[in-house]
Amino acid sequence: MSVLSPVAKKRSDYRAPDFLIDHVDMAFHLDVTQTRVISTSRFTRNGQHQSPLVLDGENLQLISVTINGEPVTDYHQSDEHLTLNINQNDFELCIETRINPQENKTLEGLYFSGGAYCTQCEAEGFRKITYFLDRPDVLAKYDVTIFADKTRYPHMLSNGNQIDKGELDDGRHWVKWQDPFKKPSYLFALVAGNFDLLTDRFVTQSGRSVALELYVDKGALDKGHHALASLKKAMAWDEQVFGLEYDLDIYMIVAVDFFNMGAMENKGLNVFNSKFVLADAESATDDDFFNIEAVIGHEYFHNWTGNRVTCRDWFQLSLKEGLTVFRDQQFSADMSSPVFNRIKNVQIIREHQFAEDASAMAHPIRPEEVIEMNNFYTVTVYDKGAEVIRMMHTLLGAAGFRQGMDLYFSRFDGQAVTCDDFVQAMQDATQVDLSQFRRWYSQSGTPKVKVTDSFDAKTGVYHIDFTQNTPPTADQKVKQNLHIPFKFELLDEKGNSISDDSVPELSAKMIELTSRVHRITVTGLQAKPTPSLLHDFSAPIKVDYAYSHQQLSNIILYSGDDFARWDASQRLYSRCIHNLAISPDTPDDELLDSMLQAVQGIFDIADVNPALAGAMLSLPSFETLSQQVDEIQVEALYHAQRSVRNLIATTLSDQWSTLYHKQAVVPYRYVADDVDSRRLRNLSLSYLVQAGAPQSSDILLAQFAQADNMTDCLGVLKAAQFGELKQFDQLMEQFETRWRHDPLVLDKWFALHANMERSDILVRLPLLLSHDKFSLDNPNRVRSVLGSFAFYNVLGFHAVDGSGYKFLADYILKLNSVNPQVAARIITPLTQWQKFDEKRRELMRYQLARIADCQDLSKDLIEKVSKSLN
Ligand code: 0A1
Ligand code: ZN
Repeated sequence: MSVLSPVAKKRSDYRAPDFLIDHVDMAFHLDVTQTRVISTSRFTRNGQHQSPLVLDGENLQLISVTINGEPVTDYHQSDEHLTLNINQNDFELCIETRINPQENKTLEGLYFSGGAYCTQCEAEGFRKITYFLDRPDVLAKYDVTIFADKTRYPHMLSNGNQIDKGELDDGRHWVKWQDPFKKPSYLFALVAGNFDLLTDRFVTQSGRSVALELYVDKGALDKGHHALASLKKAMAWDEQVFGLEYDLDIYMIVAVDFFNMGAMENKGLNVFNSKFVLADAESATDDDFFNIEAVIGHEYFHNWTGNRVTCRDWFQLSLKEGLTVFRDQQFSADMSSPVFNRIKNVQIIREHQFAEDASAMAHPIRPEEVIEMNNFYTVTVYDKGAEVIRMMHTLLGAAGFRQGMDLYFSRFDGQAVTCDDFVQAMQDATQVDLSQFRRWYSQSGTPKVKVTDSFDAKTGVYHIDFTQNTPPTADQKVKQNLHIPFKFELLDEKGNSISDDSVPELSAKMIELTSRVHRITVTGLQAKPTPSLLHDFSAPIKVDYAYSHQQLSNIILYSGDDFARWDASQRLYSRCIHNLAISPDTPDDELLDSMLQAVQGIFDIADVNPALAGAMLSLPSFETLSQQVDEIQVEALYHAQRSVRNLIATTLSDQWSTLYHKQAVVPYRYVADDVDSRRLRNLSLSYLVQAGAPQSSDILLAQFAQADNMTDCLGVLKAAQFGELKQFDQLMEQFETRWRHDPLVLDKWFALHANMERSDILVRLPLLLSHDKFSLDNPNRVRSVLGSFAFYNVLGFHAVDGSGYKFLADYILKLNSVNPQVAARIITPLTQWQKFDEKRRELMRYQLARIADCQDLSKDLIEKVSKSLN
C-alpha cells in the first residue's frame, strides 16, 4: 500500500464553501489527445473571510489563469488543487487546461471511447475536466460551447437547450448550449459523436411539448423503441403519482458501450450504459426489458429528486438515491406485478445488502467517513436507503407521504440539502413524530426482531412478544432501538385473519416497534394462531420465529399478503437446505415431505397468479442462504441446495412437464402475461433437465431451435449449464458464432462461461480472458467475466486451494491502474471473508494483503482493502 495513506473525510467536518460560483462559461475544443478546455466562472466570496480560493483539479495540464482579464502567475498547484490568493469579493476567473480523453480509461471526467467523446462527472469527475469548486453545494448556471470536426462528430450535446451553432473554415463546427437551471458540477455532461437518432415528443400535463431524443450507435435504431416508450411512461407516471412535470423543452439520452455504472442523470442529457437502453426480442431477455424500463425511470425521476433538489455534500447521497430507487421501484411495481417486484427488491437486500452489513464495509445509509466517494454507491445507500424511504411511506400513508414530498419541493427547490431536511419536511407535513426514526440514517447493520409467543388453551389468552436488537457492525459497536413499522397478521386454523377491535395493532395489521420489547395480547382465542410476519417486508430486518412446518404451509396457502406467502415458501426451502447441509446422511423426511406437499400446492397458484408462483417455485439463492448462517460451509451448503432442488425436480417431474407444456408459445411481446408464462416455462425446463426427465434434452434442443427471443434461448443455455448437459458446449459455440458481433449478447455468453460449475473452471477462465473480444477497458465485459465468477461461481471462486481468490486478485491488480472504480467493485466478494471457514478466511485475507502490498494502489482499493484487513 502506498506509504501515504489517504485521509478520510468526515461528515461532521462539513463547512459551507468559501466561495460560490453563479455562472460558468465553458469552451471545449475537442481533440482526442489534446482537448482544450477554457472555463470562465463568476465567483463571489461566501461570508467574511480572507481564505484563499482552493479549486479542485486532477490530471489537468494548466495553460493559463486570468482574473478579471488580467493574467495571474501567483498560484499554487498540487496534485489535487489549484490555490489562488484573491482579494476581491466578486471576480471572474478564466482558466485554460488541456486534457487527454483517449488516455482516460477510468471513464471519469471526459473520455473518448467507441469513436465518441463522453463525460461522467458524478461524484468527483468534473475536476478531471477543469479546476473548479467540485462539490454539490456549489450551484451554477452553465453555458457550454463545443468545437469539433463536423464529419466525425456531427452531434455535439450538453445540458439544457441548444441556443446557437456555426461552422468554421477548417471543417470544424461549433454548438452552444445553455442550461437555464442552476446545477452542481456533477450534473454537467458533454457528448460528441456520430449517432443514429430516435425522436419523439411528450406533452406534459400543463400542455408543454417536450422533444425526446435518443442517441444510439449507428445501426442500433431499432433497439431504442422500448427505452423511448419507457421514458414516456415514466414521465406520465411522475405526473400522476407525484404531480411532477419535466422542466426543460428537450430530454436527451445517449447510449454508450463503455460506462462504469448503469446510467447517469445529467440535467437534460442522461448518459446510459447501452445495456440499459438497447433491446429487441432476439437479443434482449425479459429481464433486460424490465431493467431498461426501471433504469430509464430511475434517471428520469432524478430530475426532481437529485437535480432540482440536490445533495449538500456526498454523505447525503441517499437523499437522492434512496428516494429515487424507491420511486423507480414504485414505478416498476405499477407497470407490472407488484408482488414480483417487491420480491426482487427484497432479494437484493437479502443477498447483497445484508452481506455488506456483515462485512468490513458496513456503513449507515448516510456514511460518516469516506476515503473515496465512488466506493459509496452501494446497496446500503441505494437499496437500504429506498427501504428507509418506504418505511416512511408506510408510517405516513401514501397521502401523507405525498404531502411530505410536496412540502420538500416547495421548501428546497433549487437548493442543495440534507437527509435531515427531507425527514423534517415529512414530519412537518404530517405531524408524525420521526425523531426516533432518524436513527435509520445514522445506524448501520441489520436489525433482528425475535418473535416469541405463548397460548394458554384454558383461558384462550395469546401473547406475542417482539424483541428488537441490532448486532454490532465493523463500523459501529453500540446500537440503539429503532422505530420499525412491522406489518403482520394472525391466522386462525382455517387460515382466516383474526381481528379484534380492542387490539389496534391487529386492526391496523401493523405494530410500530420503538422500544426493545413490545407485547401484544389477544384474548378469547380457540387455538394458537399462526403469526404471519413482516408483510410486504415492511422493514429491512431479519425476523426470527420458530415456525412449525405446518404454520409455514398455512401461510403459503392462506396469508392475505402475497409477499408473506412467498417468504414462507423460502423459509421452508431454506430450512430443508440448512438441515441437509448439517446432516446430509440423515435427512428429515417429515420436513422434506411437507416441503414437497407445499410445492404441489404452489403448482395450483400458477394458474391464478403466475408471477407469484414463478417466484415461489424458485429456491433461495446461495447468497441468501449464506446470510442465514453464522459460518458458511461452502460445499455442504452448495450440495444441500442442489439436492433439495433435485428432489423437487425428480419427485415432481410430471408436474414440471405439465407446467412446461401448459405455457403457450406465442410470438414475442414484452407484456406481463407473456413474461410470467416464459418464466414458468424456463423454470420448468431447468427442473426437467436437472431431473434428467425423459425427452428433456429433446425439449431443450427444440426450444433452442425454435426460440424467437433471447429469454427462451438463454433459458435453454442456463438449463443445460446447470444440468451439466453434454450439449452445453456445442450450444454455446453456436451461440457465439451467431452473436459475436453484438457486445451486449456476447456479455451474456461470457457470463455463462464464467458461471460454469466445473472442476476445470480455473483453466478455462484464462482462455476466456484471452478471447479476442475480451478487454479490461470495457467494464461490462469485466463484470460479465470477473464479476460473474467472483459473485456467483460458488465452487470455483471458493475453491479450497485458494486458486479462485488468487485469480480474482491477479486481475484486480491489473485493473487497478486501468479502472480503479470497477476494480473496487469486483473486489467485494473478497472483502466479505468474515463468514467463511477459517481456512478460506485466511486465503481470502492473504489475497487482500497481496493487493494491499501493491505500490500504486488507487484510493478506491486502499479504502476497501485496508478496512477488510483491519
Ligand atoms: N447517479 C447515478 C449513478 C452513478 C454514480 C456514479 C457514476 O460514476 C462514478 C455513474 C453513475 C444513478 O444513480 O443512476
Ligand atoms: Zn440514482
